[in-house]
Amino acid sequence: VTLDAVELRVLHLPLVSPFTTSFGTETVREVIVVTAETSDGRGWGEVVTSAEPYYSSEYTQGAWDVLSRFLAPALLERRSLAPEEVACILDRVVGHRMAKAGLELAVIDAALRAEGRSFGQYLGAEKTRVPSGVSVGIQSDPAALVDTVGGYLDDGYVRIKIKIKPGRDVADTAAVREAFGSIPLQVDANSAYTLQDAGTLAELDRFDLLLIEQPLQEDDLVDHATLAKRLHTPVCLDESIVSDKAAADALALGSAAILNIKAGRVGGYLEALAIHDRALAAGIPVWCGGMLETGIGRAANAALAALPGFTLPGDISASARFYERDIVTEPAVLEDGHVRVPTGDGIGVEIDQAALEAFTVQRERIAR
Ligand code: OSB
Ligand code: MG
Repeated sequence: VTLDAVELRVLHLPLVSPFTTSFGTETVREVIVVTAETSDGRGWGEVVTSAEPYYSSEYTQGAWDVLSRFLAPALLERRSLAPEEVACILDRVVGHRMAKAGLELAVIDAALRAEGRSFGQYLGAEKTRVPSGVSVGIQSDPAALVDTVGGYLDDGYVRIKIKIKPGRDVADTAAVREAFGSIPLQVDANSAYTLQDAGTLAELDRFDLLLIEQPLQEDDLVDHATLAKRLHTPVCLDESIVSDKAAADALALGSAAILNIKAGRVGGYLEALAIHDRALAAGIPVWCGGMLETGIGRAANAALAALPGFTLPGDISASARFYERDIVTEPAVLEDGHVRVPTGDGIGVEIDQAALEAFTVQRERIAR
């Protein structure tokens, strides 16, 4: 494509209910939407940073700064480029993977729309729909958690993930297990524990969980390997898997038996594809994580999750699980516990321009 300009917007999307994890509570999703303006039309991407650097070191205004001063100018310097060249061009900038991922997706989307090809086809998707799991935030108490989970099961979600933190782990998990029997259930600690807590985490073994996600810190690959030997529950890594190289290291060390793949966290969908391919070759199950995406990232995630190695249900819920109003004209819906993989050109969803404008709180256009 020939890139003429990159437009950045910060959006504030109100959540239908507060989302609480071990690192905090969100009531509004702050997100950066990227538009790639090319000679053949526009493409859309989403930067999955949060307003605060609590899940990862990246955050909205940091991503905004690096996008507007370094990443977008580096791409615009090239007269024309292929989507597969984006990561290499941006490689000079260290880190900032979520920012890079959003920009890369916008370029891929523009190129595929111009070509008349879907993102699923581009990635090698083999399914027309993907099973939908739901990530449930920490509630006021275990009884409230049971209520909330019951609602999602009624909606048809095929797998439940509950957030845990010290003091809100064993009792919460026990309550859900007792209330709903042998449903597919997993827990996500978002780095809230240390190796000292191995005893508490081992108490979760009796609940026959699919996995425990990211119990320790992002850079604790060796400690995760140590912990994994003490637990029967399979350890899955999220925050630690910042790249294909990190994935290779984690697998070599025995730090994880399962991987959560998030394109934003690893620097883009092509890096995510490389991790998928590595895991598939190694016989390691993967699933597609979520970052409260708008319809843009949600559509792209559905395509990614349709690859053959994604053998566990992902955090790809219906748009309505988080938002009353999305920024695409056909938000993802739950059908028989699944979300459809879009088949239209590019990411396969159209932007609702009125909604986009209504949620925009900051805007900048970087031109050649
Ligand atoms: O750890 O998977 C996580 C949301 C924001 C940041 C981190 C995580 C999450 C979720 C939500 O669990 C997943 C979703 O988008 O449904
Ligand atoms: Mg997680």
